[in-house]
Amino acid sequence: MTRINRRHLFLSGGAILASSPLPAFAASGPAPFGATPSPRQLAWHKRQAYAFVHFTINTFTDREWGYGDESVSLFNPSDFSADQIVESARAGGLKAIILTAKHHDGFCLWPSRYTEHSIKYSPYKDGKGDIVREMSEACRRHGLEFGLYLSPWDRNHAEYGRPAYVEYYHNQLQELTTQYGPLVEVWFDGANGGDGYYGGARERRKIDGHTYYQWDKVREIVRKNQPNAVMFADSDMDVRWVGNEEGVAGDPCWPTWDYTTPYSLEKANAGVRGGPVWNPAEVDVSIRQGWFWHADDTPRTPANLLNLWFVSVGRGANLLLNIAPDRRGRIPDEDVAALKAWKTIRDQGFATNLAAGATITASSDRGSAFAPKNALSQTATWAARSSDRTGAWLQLDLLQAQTFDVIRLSEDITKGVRVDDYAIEIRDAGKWTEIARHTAIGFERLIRLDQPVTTSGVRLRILSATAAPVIRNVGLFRLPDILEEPGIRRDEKGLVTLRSPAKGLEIRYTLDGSAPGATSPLYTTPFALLDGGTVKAVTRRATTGVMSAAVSRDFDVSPARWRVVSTNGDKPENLLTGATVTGPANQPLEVVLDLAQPYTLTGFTLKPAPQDISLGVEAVARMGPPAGYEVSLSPDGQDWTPVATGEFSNIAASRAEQKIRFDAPHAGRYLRLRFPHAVQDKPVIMVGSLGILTR
Ligand code: FUL
Repeated sequence: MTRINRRHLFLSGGAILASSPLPAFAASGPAPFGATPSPRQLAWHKRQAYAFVHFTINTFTDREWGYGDESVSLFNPSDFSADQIVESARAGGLKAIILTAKHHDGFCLWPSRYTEHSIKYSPYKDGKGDIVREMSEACRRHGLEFGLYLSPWDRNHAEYGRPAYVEYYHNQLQELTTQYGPLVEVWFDGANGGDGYYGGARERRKIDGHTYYQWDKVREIVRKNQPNAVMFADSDMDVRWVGNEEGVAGDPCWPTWDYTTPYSLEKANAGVRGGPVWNPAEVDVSIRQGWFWHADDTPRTPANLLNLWFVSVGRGANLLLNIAPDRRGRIPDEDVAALKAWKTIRDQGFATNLAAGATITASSDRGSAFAPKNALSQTATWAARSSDRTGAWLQLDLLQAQTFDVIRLSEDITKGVRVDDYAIEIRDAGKWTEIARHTAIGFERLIRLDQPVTTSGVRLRILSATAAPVIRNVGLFRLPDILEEPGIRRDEKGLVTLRSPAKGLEIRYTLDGSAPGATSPLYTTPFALLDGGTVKAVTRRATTGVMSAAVSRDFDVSPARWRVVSTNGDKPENLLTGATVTGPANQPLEVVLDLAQPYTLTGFTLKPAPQDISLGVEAVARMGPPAGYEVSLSPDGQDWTPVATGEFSNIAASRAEQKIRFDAPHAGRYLRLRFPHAVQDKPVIMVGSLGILTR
């Protein structure tokens, strides 16, 4: 069976985890249909959104993946505050924290008995500190639940790849699941780049992610010590990966899964309708570009976070939003401000269900315990009669006309996933008009309309369902007028396009670094920015003067004037356009570029090519982004000076642009890039766009 995966972590025994049905919601009523969540999965669904906290030595070395040879003396937060971190998460309305107890570099944030590569040997609190304890206690103090991430891949441990490491890993899991109180989630990251320090061996080590870590033993430890914790892994645990780190669940995103068909990222994103196993998706994404804190990174805006909410929680998945403490050991003020503003928007938007008090009628009525009116209660459900499957409908006659732009639906998932396709209709001058059509409801479905609508009649019309619908809740809401910032893009010719996220908005922008506002130039057509610069822009509703947050993008020199001197890639012309280029099988990919004039380079960028699933699962499984790079520069294309070698951290999972800074600036006009091999030992290397850094 072929599976393409970022992490190559597949655990055996998925079938064992097939969830057992919960007791029925009420004594009578419809029997559950298909897979249903286990009690711990149901509790997980109710959590909806919680924080990831990435913090370790990487915070101090400016890296995303530590190599494992970092000195423990580097870990020394100057003003660590677990309370501040937990309060920041709470300010965003996040219900729990999952802390990286150990990331891939192997440094432990707790004083593990089994290694000296831990906080115990760091200067933090003279070796008396225990960040896992501080965080677990702060979570309890502030009413948040707590979970832990323990990286299976350990680039520090000398025995990694051999049986002794697996014993070490199990021992650490035992420590973490017994010493820090109740855990609600344990996170198993499948990322593995191969090479590492490994006690000084500095080599590549290959393991079989299916078998090496002895997942049955891992499960046994967690289930025994933390019976209420769900386990996250790419596949084959309680909760699955959503297939990307961009924060977007599939539409639809089924919470059910089937182990008999091949794995693909698309399948992870969409789930499997009718799959026999309950295995819902968790959307892991960072509030900044990186998972760890970096000085030059900035947080998402509240409007962007709101959008994330709709494409994750609003599709029935859970949102795991990463926040990253800085070198003080605190969440930066601007991130906290974004989290607070995000929560305020949600609180305002979802405070009043505009459907409250409506008269509800439906295509069928089983009587009080499952009557249509229950769809407006928080505790009971409307269950259609079993004969009332396709064609079922639920109609709301509002007390008065209301204006709304969000429709919230939810199924009683203890009865399984039942509804497939449905339409939302509103009554307009006595006539019903369809305003939205979707597939899948699940635990929660948020339908966000482009424009608010005003009506006193709303109808949910089920177009197809696999079992008679059981609807827990229907809601109508009006979001505050929060404008999303414009998109900023520069093409291969160096032309910048600003894109409005919605109709009817104007875009104002600046190129001089100043804050854009009502009197800044109005964007009308794309403009050239060949030598780079900073574009700042806002969207604005001219009628009300409401403006979005400002978005800012720094561009370096554009590839518009460059030339490909040579390459062994398949489509040389694509190297300058950002389209996909693949190298010959089992060989390094090489590229020589003429930058048209000498520059002083401070680094380069590479954006991984997207996976093109139309090539077929087998072909895509053979291709991957490069794991590392070798860079040389030349004044004339003849005499070359090597300037950098290294790895791209986390390039298999994240398709974000990789920014590589050289140790020192280097001058040159010709740039040679050599990519020795692809991630996860895939035979074919593929790259997307390349860029240079001169600032
Ligand atoms: C990835 C890791 O490699 C990243 O560093 C990060 O921890 C992310 C959540 O998962 O696979």
